[in-house]
Amino acid sequence: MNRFFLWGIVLCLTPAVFCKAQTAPKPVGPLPSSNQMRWQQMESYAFVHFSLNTYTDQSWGFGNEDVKLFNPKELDCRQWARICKEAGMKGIIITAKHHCGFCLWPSKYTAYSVENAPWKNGKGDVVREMADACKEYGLKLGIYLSPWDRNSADYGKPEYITYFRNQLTELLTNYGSIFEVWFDGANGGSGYYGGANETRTIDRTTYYDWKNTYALIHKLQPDCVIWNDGGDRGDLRWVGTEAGFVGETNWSLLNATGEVTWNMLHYGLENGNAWVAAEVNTSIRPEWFYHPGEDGKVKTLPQLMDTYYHSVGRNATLLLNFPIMPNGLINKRDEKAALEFGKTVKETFAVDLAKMKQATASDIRGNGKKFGADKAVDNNNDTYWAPNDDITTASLTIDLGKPTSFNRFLVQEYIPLGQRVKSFTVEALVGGNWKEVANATTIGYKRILVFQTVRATKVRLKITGSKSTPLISNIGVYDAKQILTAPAVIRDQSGKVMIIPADKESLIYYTLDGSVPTTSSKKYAGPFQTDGKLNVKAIACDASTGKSSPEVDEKFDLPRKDWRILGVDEEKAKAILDGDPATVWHQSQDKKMPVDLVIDLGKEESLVGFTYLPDQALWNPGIITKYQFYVSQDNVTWKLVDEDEFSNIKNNPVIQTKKFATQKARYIKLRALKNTEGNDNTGYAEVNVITN
Ligand code: FUL
Repeated sequence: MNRFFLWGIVLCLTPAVFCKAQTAPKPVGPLPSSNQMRWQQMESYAFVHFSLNTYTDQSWGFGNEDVKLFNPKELDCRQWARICKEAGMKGIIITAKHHCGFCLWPSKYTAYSVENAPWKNGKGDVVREMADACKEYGLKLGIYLSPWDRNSADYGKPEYITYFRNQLTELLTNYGSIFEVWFDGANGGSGYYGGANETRTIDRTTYYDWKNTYALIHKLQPDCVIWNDGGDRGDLRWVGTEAGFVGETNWSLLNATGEVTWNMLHYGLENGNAWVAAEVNTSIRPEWFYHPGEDGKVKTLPQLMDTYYHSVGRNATLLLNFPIMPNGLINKRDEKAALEFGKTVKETFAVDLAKMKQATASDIRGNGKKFGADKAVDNNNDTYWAPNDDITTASLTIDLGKPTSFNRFLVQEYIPLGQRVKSFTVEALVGGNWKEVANATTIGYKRILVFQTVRATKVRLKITGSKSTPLISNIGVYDAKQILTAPAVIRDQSGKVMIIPADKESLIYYTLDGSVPTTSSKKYAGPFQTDGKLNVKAIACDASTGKSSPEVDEKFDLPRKDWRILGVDEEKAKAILDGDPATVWHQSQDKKMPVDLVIDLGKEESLVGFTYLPDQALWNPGIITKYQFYVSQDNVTWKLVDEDEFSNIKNNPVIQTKKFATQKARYIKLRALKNTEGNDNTGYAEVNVITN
């Protein structure tokens, strides 16, 4: 018998098994495009927010800000690129044009650009400098171009669409390869609009004619992905919040057409018919643009790591924003935080305790080698473990070889063939018994689970539900160093200060004189009474290692013990003054706006501004978007001292700070003119004043 004949017999006898052992499982659509795959593998990249509102301390420019304000004397895009590169990011998206309409490049189509600014005598081009710096540092470049333009006289008319596309063409033609375009859906209606100073409404679903704009992008930049929150489905989706997290369940799917609800944005859609992956966008400070008042509010290492685990660790990418200062640089504090963050991510995932360890599985496709359990720990994302077709529950066990401590579990699906896994658990073999250490729902491109350190000899991934056969391309097991979290500081209405650690074991040290707290500072022994203006800085320390958390820096203005909220149920309304951002009071008056909040400060004060913290619960109603602020000496005659919008408060409900010229007054009135729902519900977590 010759060899070929023998092989023939073998093949005929076991055709199904043989084929299965060699051929890949069938895809389960929708599938990611090659652009979406490339983008997902970038994992984290930066945003830079820089425009005329950098010079006016605003969140959104109105469109009438003077171009002459733009003069970043020390502008250095290489500094931005260096920081992002060192922080492990793979690209930078620049706000080429924000809502105010000011262009960071010399656009042929408007005078409202760097060309008419004093910076470099009008010869400068920030987008060019950014593109050059990205090239030098091996980063990709992305473009934010706001569809809403509060400067353009044509906004709202068909002519504006031509203008918008002309600008897009400039940006996608003259600056090399662009990896992502970002079309913000925000639109507050009112604007300068070439001097009209009016409110213009557009129909988000039809006005921009996205279909033809997308065709233009595909023609000019075929490798570019599209983020769009305002209209037709792009390649990527917003996650419904700017606070830095996507849902614990996160499908990279949506429906190609039809309504998109908040839940769909946040969790994706298990049976969606289009691949629209999630991007978590958040700022390293509360706001997107630079505000000097937020210098003490840069996200700490624990906050940034949480953001990482809740974005990259939940099958999304992380788009982390750096506000650029008026001088054209990233602030040193943001730089320090970003570099610490990048270093910690690198260190945490440097040693994979599962790599090349012995792995076995409950089921293997065709019982062959090509899809064996070892493919999940072979350090190659192009190979994967696959059970047989139609197996939707299965397990894979990794023998760590010896008792090993770990507290992070990373797992990846082979998504070129679709996202499949619906639920899974992670178990550790401790003292001969299997113990569940974590469980979760979806996996997708990458899932990282965080749990308390466990010491075990084996670790087991149990897929407990899947849309189809699960395909696992990678598993990693890590032992992350503990990071101490900064405590929270609250001052209640009576002036009592409470410093609250994130865990029970830490010791707290604090200062009240603005100096940096150390373990030699005063030890916190419980709430203490204060009076007057106050700056509390505090750290949490691990008593056994002596290590300390980042510092928390809270400034408090007047004590509020004699304040009264007038004309309402004061007992309930007091939530506004209790210093606790988690408590809130809502009111509505006569079912129509305006709705007033009147506070008696107890005595005359010298006021220069106020702050408003809206309801902090996710997507709670009653967030004020437009307001007037009045002061009075006698609660009879009122003087209007400020009228404005709280820009972007819906997407980013952080504390709003408004300043005005000094006013002597005993009574204040915050009048809500408009809220997020168009009704008269107004919610307040905190209201405070700023004094001279
Ligand atoms: C929001 C905008 O309104 C903010 O100003 C910021 O640009 C953020 C990234 O998107 O919707």
